[in-house]
Amino acid sequence: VEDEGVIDTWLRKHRLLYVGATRHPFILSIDDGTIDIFAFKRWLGQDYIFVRAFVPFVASVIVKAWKESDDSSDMEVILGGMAAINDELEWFKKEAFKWGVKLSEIIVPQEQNKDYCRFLESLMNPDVEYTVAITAFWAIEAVYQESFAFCLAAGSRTPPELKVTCQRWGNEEFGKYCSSLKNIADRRLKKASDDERKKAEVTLLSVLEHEVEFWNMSRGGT
Ligand code: HMH
Repeated sequence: VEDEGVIDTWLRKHRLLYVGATRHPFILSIDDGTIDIFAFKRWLGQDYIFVRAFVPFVASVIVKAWKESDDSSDMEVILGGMAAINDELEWFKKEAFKWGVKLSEIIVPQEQNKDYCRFLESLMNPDVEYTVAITAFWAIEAVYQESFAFCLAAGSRTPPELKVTCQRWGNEEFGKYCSSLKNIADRRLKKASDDERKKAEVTLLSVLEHEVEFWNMSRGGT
């Protein structure tokens, strides 16, 4: 395929894993209304921990953009993402209150969550190239966007009380923001060395695997 970007090529190549992350049984159970509310609450508490760890990761991407980017508008896109995360943390607190999930008490991070947070931390290393980090950043956001947008599509039976959650990541504006991240990643990947591109591809696969594990954990699996 002549004009296809690197990312779309990868998504075709790794289709099964991508579908596994974006159409996970956890998401399918929201979409068909069979979700176990206990699983939803577990996801909510664990994701709050994850998003807090996501903040320094995004900060590290901003540092890399500032040092390495060939396009000054990258910084604004990433900074916009950081602002969204600021809202997200507030939203988690309100939503947790609504569901009777206590975030103020210590929520024990599950193993899969700890693994994912450790992986994020490894990407904060200054040795990790901007291209690799921005690819990971896009993938992390895109999985949530694709997953929750699916639960809002025509014919979905998402319970009304879960719609706000799906809107959070499934809305059109968040979709556009993900496209902007994808464009940045694609632009960088096109110019990258084979070695850097390979590292970015492996990192993308790791993100997708961690996302699958995160959904598994939320369902109560191991
Ligand atoms: C586990 N992946 C996970 N949590 C999130 N909130 C996102 C991605 C998107 O921000």
